[in-house]
Amino acid sequence: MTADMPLRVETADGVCRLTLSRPEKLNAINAALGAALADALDDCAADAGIRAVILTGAGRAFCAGQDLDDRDPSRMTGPPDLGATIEQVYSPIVRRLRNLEKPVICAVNGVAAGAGANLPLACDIVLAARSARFIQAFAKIGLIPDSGGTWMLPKLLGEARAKALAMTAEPLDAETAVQWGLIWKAVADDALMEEAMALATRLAQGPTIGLGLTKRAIQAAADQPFDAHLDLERNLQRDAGRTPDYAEGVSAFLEKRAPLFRGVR
Ligand code: LHQ
Repeated sequence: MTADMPLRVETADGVCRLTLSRPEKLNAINAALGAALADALDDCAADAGIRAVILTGAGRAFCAGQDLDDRDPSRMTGPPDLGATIEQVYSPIVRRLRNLEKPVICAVNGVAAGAGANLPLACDIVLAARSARFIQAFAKIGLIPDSGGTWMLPKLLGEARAKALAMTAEPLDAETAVQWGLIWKAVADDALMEEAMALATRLAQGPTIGLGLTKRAIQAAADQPFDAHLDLERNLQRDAGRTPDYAEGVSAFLEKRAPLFRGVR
């Protein structure tokens, strides 16, 4: 990996840390960064040794969304097809984050704007530095919140707060984001990475298959009625009950010792 790579990938102790690394542009996403992130998430899915993922940003920002330097209208011949950008860059990342059946922790280390404010919402557990701000910046440039924003915001916050954040583009501070249920925790700036690593390391020692099925079940809840969901829970619990980690968990409980989960089928 060379110094000018837009994404830093570091794996240790079952945790893969992905760091958006264009700090001079507040980690704004260009085609190279988008592709690198999608590829890295594929690698995380394929590697059984990776049992938890952290997404964070280098420098003072988490991510300022789309790199607008690539979008100067004066250098374009006609109106752009932003749908193509969504299809090629953003939706593939969001789908991978949601479909990855391993815990994904987002450590929002600073300002998160535009698509950069919504990528954390596609992760499973979001920790933010107290100084971080979430900005649905899209309205400032005539766009709609993308990267799943118009789905996640009303789901997490309700329509009233979702619409106000999206239409005003006012920043939301990390503590309020916690109070409103947008994210899990706000932590002191200088403790963020340590806390995120501790959480990821703990989860990487967990029953990975069961955690992945838990993620699938919770996400599926939005798509189906309660009765159908009970059937899904039955099926996934059947699957979880056949994992060696279930047997290990119960044995460890009965033997009054800590379980040693291996995270495999
Ligand atoms: C940037 C950016 C940036 C380039 C800061 N690009 N350089 C999907 C489909 C296709 C197209 C369109 O978009 C999308 C999804 C989206 O994400 S749309 C939303 C795009 N993002 C934004 O509108 C946010 C733009 N940035 C900002 O509003 C501010 O920079 C924030 C509030 C994030 C931070 O403000 P400050 O802390 O005051 O920092 P700054 O504005 O001074 O930025 C520092 C540098 O980073 C600066 O460069 P410079 O050379 O002057 O130091 C900025 O130009 C650069 N930068 N965001 N998105």
